[in-house]
Amino acid sequence: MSVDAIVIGAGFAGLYAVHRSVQEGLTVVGIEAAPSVGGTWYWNRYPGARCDVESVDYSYSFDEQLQTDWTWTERFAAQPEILAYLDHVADRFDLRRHYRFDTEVAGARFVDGRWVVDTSTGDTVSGRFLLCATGCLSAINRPDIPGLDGFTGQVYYTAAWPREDPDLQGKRIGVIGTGSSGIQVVPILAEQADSLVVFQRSPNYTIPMPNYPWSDEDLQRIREEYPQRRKKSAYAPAGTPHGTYHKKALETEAQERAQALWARWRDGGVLFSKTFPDQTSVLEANDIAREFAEDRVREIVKDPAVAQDLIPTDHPIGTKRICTDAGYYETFNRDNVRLVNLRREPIAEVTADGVRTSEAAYPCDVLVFATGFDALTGAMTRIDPVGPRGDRLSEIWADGPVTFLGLMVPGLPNLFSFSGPGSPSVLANMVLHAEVQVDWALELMVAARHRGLAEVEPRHDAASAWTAHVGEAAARTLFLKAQSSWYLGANIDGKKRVFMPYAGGFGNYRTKLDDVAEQGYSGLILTAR
Ligand code: NA7
Repeated sequence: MSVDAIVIGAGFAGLYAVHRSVQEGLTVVGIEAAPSVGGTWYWNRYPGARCDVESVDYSYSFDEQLQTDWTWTERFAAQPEILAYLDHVADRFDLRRHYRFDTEVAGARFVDGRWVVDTSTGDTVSGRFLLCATGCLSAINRPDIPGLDGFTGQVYYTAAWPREDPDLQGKRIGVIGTGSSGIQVVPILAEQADSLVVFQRSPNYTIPMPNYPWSDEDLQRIREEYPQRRKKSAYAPAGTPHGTYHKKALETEAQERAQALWARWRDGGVLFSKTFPDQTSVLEANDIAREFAEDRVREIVKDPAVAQDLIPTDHPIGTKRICTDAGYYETFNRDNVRLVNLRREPIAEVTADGVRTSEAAYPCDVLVFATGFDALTGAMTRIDPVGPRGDRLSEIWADGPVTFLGLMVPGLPNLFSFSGPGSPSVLANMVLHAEVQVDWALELMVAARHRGLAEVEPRHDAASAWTAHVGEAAARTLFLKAQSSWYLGANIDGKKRVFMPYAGGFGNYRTKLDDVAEQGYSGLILTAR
């Protein structure tokens, strides 16, 4: 099969890429490993999975009518509702017919001006452009723990949760991993389990998420304000309408600071990590917010030793992905829940009936791995596209990801990678981010058609300059103080430690994309047909 555009993935970015391709009159085929649409929201269907960005922002903005017709029920949408939304979008814009589901990409190479993509079904698809909407948190990290194969109980991964929810009532459950997924699933499993052991390698900061159903009045107001809300988000630092307190922490006196922090704490969620404008760049400012959050942990968790173990010691607040929760700290006050600090007693092995650390054996009927992802690069390097001169992505990125604008890679013409390294990605509202990146790629593809271009590819010096800029943007923040973060690839053995997302802000990123397009795609090699 031969088309203009091949889209890999049917999540937010992939569906929009297919839709935009069709709108531009291009022939398109989508390839998706799952049996249906949804991307990350298809796979991550563990109990408690919920988005940490407000539903009315974490949704497409490209179609006014879609925005008006769809009604979000809650402030922070749970996975089933987000999946229902993506199902609705796929049907509404008739996108499913372009997809091959249950199909994995086995490899991709650029031959004679076209991307040739091999699939798990044995078919090969060729396309002029390859749009990789493969997700930044989709390549699952499955730790290789000795003895796991011999475990006789049930094993689940939060990132590949069964479609039929398993009955875990009355079981002895062990959860490994305390990132966002672990922190979301733990309170729910605690209610079902006979006993729950939480195996924590690194504690994370988590902020309660005061969720509530939108009232009719809320929805009415949101509908009326939507144009303003979207306008405010369009060039905002994180792609949402929310900002920081109007004064820096270090220029605000203590009582007022505490009031601002309480307001953010009660409002809940990820925004706490940006209460003050200097909090993400000045350590003393960050300390103020960090100490406030730590006091809350000590207030909630009754056992002071457990509270201490739950408080991170290796990074400023917000420099690893901050988590949001519904009763996580309270869970450790339950009689049937135990925290195991793997820094003190590392896992030695999984035995037939549980987990054995250096200190003790913990019998488990069920093991739940919430161990995260080979984030930002993993999905792409697992495909490992090969360019016309034999350049391989895994080699191009061996010393850290090199991109032009977080969208294109030197040596790989006519390829776009969405939501990945070199773009704001996980630091921004991923849905608006997907729209912006896909629009930019589609506009370039359309320009290529009009101008009779066979190939578009970033120059090496332009990609190096952008990659250096990504590094400089990170260096201006406190992010690099969190050396154990997946933002730097630290969770994957052998992965080069480089801060991967663009920390310069969504709005600035977008302005840069606009400028490059307006300048006739400076930084790209445009090869005529
Ligand atoms: P994360 O945030 O990467 O969390 C994974 C957790 O699993 C984290 O606590 C890890 O500890 C832990 N982990 C990973 N490997 C192991 C092994 N081998 N042994 C013990 N513990 C381990 O993934 P999530 O799915 O929770 O969240 C990812 C993003 O999805 C989230 O930020 C949201 O944006 C949505 P570590 O910190 O590496 O020491």
